[in-house]
Amino acid sequence: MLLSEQNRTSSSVNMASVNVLSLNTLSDLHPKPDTTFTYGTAGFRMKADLLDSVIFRTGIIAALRSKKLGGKVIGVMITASHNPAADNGVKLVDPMGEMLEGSWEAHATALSNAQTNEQVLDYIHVMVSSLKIDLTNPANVVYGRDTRPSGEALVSALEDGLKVLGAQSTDYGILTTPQLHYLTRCLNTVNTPESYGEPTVEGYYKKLAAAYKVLVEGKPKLSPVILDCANGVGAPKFKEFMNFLGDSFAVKIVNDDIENSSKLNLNSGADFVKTGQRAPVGLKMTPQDRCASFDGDADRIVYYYMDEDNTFKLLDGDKIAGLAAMFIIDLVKAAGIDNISVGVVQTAYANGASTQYLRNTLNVPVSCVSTGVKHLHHEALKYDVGVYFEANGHGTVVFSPTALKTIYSTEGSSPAQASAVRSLRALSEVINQTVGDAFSDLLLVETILTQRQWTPKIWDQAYSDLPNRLVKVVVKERSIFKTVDAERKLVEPAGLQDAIDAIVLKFRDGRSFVRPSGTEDVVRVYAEAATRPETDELAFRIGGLVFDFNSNGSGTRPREFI
Ligand code: G16
Repeated sequence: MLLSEQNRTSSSVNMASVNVLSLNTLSDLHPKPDTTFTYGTAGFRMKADLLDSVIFRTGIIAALRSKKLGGKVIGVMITASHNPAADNGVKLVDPMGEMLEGSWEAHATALSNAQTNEQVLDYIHVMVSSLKIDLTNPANVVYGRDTRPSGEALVSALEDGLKVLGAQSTDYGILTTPQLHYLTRCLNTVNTPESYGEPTVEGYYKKLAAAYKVLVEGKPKLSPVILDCANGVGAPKFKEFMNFLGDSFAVKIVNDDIENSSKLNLNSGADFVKTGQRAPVGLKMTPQDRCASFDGDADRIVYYYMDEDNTFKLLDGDKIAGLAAMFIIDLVKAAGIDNISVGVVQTAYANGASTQYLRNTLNVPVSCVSTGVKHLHHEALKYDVGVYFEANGHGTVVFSPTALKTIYSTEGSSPAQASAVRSLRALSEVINQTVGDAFSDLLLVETILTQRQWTPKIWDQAYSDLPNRLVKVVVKERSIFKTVDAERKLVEPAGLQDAIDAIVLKFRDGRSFVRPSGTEDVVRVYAEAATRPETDELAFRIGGLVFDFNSNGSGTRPREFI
């Protein structure tokens, strides 16, 4: 979008502090390739070698966002999370540690697609004028990156972008994504009644470890959890964390090779385990083991175990949500508190059996929203205690200020009630309330299993998942796929949803939907049905349909597609 004459005039006074010469010089160092960018499910994400200009301009957006919010600290995380090693990406973190406000995503997209330096300057004018940004405000930005080798150069591009508007910034180096979210919130709340903690990585470790120790105090320790770190940043960071957890936590870490970057997320990690419904390479399971996988930036976790008959059993984000909701409801009751209600937020990927369990057994309200933590987090804030998890293992629990006030003002009128109150308080500390956090979720699950002395098999007995399958379809142009109804229905391309519905009708307990990914260049197909063979057939039929539709399929048609 180009600046209208009116915008140019009305913002001219404000624009005094954009140094055009410096913008041009710096922007020339980061030329835009012939690619169209979109701020997707979790920011910009694609092949790392296409991202230089995008990250430079993200620096400008971060500075503008901070100035708009009167100098509040904005976070920038350079990561491509679960994607292959050759990809990278960037996402922005708002002051309370939440994802960038939705309306700013369009600005980030527009600025990243400006063709020339003049158009970049024009779009800055548009933002300053339409959003009434006072450029004389300070700008404060903090940033970090995961272990991808491309991260270092992209950090330089970001730093150049930050210079354009003279932002003050701090480089926190290599971090997990949730650590950056934590730091952002701490920096913005330090010395206020909402203080979230010490704004350092050590402060993060201390806060979580102290709360975990309260939660498991006096309980017999479980066997070590076998932890697959996807050869990503979770490995060195969890080892650091162990210095604070000490004897309270037993773990055996596998897939911790961050030196060989090509191994990142390769046949390992939460996404591989969830999608493939099998154990990662490098992890040998016996029926006694309790295993978990992080993803590449440690914001997702899934659990799994092997049954006595050597069947692989997955305990995904839905199972974690059910476990957490059940535990919190019981604790609230045990504390004698009757004015805190719990709600759960899921996406269309949630297994139908998990939704039934939450609604009919736990009797909790369940909302369904579009994919993306930003949507779930927002919805979860509507509950006193909002548990949100995507089936892929991304999620957390948010306590409303009212719920926290109640928990901290209740003492309990018996030793049992006092103990439940203590646990609730510690739980609100061990849980990272800014965003889904694999470290924090690991401690949450381990807390519950330790307090109950449960094996993963006992946890799994809450309900039986309907067989389900996720399929990726490579298409020529994923943007032609448009959805409504929390992504459960396609409205474009015309006719495709009717064709999907006609196939689904033929399957017992059949359910399937199709949506474009916001992080990978694919369309995702989800299917569930009464049995495994029926589920696979349904998924591969719909996969084939999407591939063939309007000749959009790209490359070779996968053999399994029907
Ligand atoms: C990101 C988002 C998640 C989302 C996932 C997949 O996760 O934060 O909310 O579920 O992408 O999204 P899509 O299906 O649109 O590709 P991560 O862990 O990759 O940052």
